[in-house]
Amino acid sequence: SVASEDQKFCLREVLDTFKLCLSENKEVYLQQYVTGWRGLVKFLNSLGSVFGFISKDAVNKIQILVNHLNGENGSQYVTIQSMVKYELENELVDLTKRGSHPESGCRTLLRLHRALRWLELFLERLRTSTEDSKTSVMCSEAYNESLAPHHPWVVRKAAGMAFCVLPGRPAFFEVMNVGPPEQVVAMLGEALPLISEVYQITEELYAQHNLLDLP
Ligand code: 1PW
Repeated sequence: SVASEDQKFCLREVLDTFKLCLSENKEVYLQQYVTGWRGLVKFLNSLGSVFGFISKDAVNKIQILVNHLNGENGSQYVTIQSMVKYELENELVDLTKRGSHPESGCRTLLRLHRALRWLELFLERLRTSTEDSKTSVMCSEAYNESLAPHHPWVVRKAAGMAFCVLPGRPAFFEVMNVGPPEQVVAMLGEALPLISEVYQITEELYAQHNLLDLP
């Protein structure tokens, strides 16, 4: 039916929302960033229930950012740049140890930012993979290079177990719902530079303000 077609997940649409994140002067719109993440969570959920524990934390983090966006100071949260400026100037960020601001926009977004690096590395491996490549290996390599150093042992362990039951490359391409493998590869080739740019801009902003290790 038309309705079920509408709801059908398509990774291209999700990756396209990251295109809308960037303003003309290369600031990152928080609303669009959150929308992009909502799509990624749908994608994760379509990979199977083992990814539930992973998407659940992402959902919590997305909700925290939505609350900031819809809050009385929402106008300060239009871009990641304005958020950082506002929260730092008003001392709304725990800088060295957890304290009275466990849900600052800055520390919350940092977690999603690190996870976006995982996605970028994983999709890049997927793009350049061959028919007999293993998604579980690509996924855990990407994880080890990005998120793993920030996670406690128990989370690393659970993530490793989830990776092991990832669908194989053909099923994975199917879930992405983009078309035949050549089209998936082409789509990834277009989308990845955009995700990479959003990641780099955020990374540089956080580095400038010494925010890359927020507790
Ligand atoms: C297949 C493509 C994968 C794209 C992925 C991403 C979502 C990654 C989320 C990993 C979450 C694992 C479980 C939660 C751990 C949290 O402790 C951790 N959160 C994240 C997003 O890394 C840190 O947040 P916290 O505990 O400091 O609030």
